[in-house]
Amino acid sequence: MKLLASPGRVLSRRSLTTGVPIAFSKRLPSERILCQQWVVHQALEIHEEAKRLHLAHFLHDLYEVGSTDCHMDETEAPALDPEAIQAISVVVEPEALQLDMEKLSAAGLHAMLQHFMQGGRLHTATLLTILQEAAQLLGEAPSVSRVACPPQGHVTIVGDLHGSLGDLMQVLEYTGMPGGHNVLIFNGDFIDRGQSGVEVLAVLLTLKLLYPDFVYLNRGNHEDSQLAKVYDFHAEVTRKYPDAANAVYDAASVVFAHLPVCAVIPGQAFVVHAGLPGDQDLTLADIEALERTYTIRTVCRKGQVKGAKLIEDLVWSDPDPVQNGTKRNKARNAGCLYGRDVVRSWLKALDLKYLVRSHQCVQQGFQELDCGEGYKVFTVFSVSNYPNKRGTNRGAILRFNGDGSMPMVIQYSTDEVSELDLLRHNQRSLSQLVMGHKELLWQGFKAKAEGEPHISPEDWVAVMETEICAGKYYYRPHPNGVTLRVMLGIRPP
Ligand SMILES: [Mn+2]
Repeated sequence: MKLLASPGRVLSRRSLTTGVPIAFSKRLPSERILCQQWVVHQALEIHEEAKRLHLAHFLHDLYEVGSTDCHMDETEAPALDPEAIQAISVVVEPEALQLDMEKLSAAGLHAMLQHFMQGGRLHTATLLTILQEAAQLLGEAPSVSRVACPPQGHVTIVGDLHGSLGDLMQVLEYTGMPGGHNVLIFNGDFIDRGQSGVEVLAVLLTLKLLYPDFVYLNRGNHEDSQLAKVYDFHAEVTRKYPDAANAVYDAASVVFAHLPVCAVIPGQAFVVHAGLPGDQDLTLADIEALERTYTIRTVCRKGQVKGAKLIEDLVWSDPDPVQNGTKRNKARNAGCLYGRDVVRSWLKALDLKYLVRSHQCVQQGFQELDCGEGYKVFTVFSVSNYPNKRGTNRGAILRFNGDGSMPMVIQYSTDEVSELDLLRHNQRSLSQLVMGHKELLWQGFKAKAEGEPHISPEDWVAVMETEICAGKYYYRPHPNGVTLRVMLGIRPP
């Protein structure tokens, strides 16, 4: 089946063995400035996620105070009554696309993609049926998917999509429809941040329903009913389905809770959204034994629950290129940081070579971390020009071939890179962050200054680090010291 022509272009395909430099069609404004800005952008993004996570925890605590049921379980979301689904239909949405779910076909999916690309919406009844059927199918699947690479074919891993329909179209245009020689793993974070979380989720679940043996979905940290409520997905559902928002959101929450958490490509790769367990005594058998219906709130309140902490680590962690071992992921306030030695021993035990994860936006859409002895971590991120077309990054996917050769990276962009929108975006986010913490920062600076009008750059960094986390990334203070008020435009509160 030929997909719709999408506006994007595949920029480069390269085998990782060749080391051929990536040929871009257009020179970027300044690679050096962009690299600096990407470091800032990543730090800001992690900070924002941590803030939303904090809000999610708070709202849940609030809920718990007012509720006698302190064991809210996502799987207990209201069962969806087919008759009620039909009742929602006809009257409300004459323009929306309704599919015959009894005879779901590739043609139906094609119609859906076409409809979405023209800005159309899915009929509530169709959407609810997709969510319900997918939840059932996913619920029957094991927590760890075994994905054999077809001898004559390939397995392609798609990273974060974050509601970007254009990038999903670009990926499907390149890979073609799933089938015996063409297996796809979508590695979490389908929703939030982008405009089309509902549509991306609907397409991925329909792919899973149509090609269950050739499509695999891993849970990301955003596939969480608590987090999605304080990010964009809940608002998106409410805006697009005002008459059935609760039903749609509840049904999507059940899907999230039932998503498998990782995949193994035998002899090749361990594929997971973010990382490895912080407790190094845990093994794949512990993941296989997971009851995977935890939300981030369960994790927060029941940190002692082994399974809850394990799933948090799998969907929130980051690799640590510098230090060995595992430690708390302070910047995210969730998951862990895992060193290269941890990666080596995990892969060695499973007779695998690569850890493929997503979760972090990287400028080239792909990043490689050498862990020694031939073991590697690959980060794959599939939204180009993120977030919301302000950035200047490539999207990428990673393909493993059945012949056991090194995987291949495919990079693309769905828009022309024009100017340094990223710089402006960072400046805006940064000033919001600083001004949002100005009282705390002021107190911190004042304590360090001890009555003097200046503080040392080291003290400045220390305060920024303590109060807004990873402050050292944000500014490089002047070596001769900084005047407090001029520096941040902060006046004493
Ligand atoms: Mn993520």
